Amino acid sequence: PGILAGKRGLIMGVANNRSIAWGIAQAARNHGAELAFTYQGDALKKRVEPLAKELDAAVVGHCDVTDAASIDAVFDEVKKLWGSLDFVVHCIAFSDKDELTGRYVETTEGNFTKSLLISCYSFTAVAQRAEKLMTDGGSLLTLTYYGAEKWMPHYNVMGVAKAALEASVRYLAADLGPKNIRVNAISAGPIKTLAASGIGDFRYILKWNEYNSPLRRTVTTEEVGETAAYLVSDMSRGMTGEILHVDAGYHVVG
Ligand code: 0WD
Repeated sequence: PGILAGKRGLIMGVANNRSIAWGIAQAARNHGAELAFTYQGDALKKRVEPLAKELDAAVVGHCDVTDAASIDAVFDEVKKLWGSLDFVVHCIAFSDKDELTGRYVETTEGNFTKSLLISCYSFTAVAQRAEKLMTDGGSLLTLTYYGAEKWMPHYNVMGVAKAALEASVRYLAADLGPKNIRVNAISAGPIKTLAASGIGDFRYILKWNEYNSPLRRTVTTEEVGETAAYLVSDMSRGMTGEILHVDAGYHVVG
């Protein structure tokens, strides 16, 4: 049996087969997990349903994290389906594309609020619901980026949102630790996904990482997936509040 045999996990943030969430779902399934997916809106439903089927996963409905009722609804579905929950993978972020280029100083209040709500607060909102279903302990995982730690060109308000997300990993870890619910993040190197295509000069950032990371390449969603499988499994049971870099080592250079 795999390291995730007998574990049930909710995967949030599959947009298509390039999504990091999809790489994580595939790895988790390969290691024996039973999965459920959410999707954001009808357009993505058509993409997510066939992908879920490939992994024998349930689809527990539409979830737009700006709508608390839709978060409640998917956790109600999970409760009906399984009664309890072992892990959640949160792969959700958003910022207006027009502000993922140029200067951070131009960020509008509206986009700041929306970016922080979707990219940071939503993980806490998810943790609130997951806590109730993680009766036997559990593992919460989110995705972050090096732009939280250092200035990166064009990452702007998303860097500020990721810094807040990384801080929230630590606060959630302390709050939920007594219930043996662990909270960690993967800081992934740049990967060409739908969300990434909104960031200015993204191809240049990919090339830069290829030339300068210790492994002299970028990482794949499969590689992020394998580390995610480890973090949501009992193999990492002594770890919480951790930000683990899966970035071909770029963080030691940049
Ligand atoms: O280089 C990269 N691709 C990296 C991504 C490097 C390091 C970290 N990350 C992070 C992202 O910031 C994000 O947190 O990984 C996570 C997953 O992103 P992804 O796999 O790169 O991108 P994508 O496949 O586009 O999935 C993100 C999804 C959305 O897709 P689109 O592109 O349609 O916005 O987040 C979801 C949505 O499915 N999402 C939402 N879900 C619920 N409610 C919402 C929302 N309001 N907004 C976006």
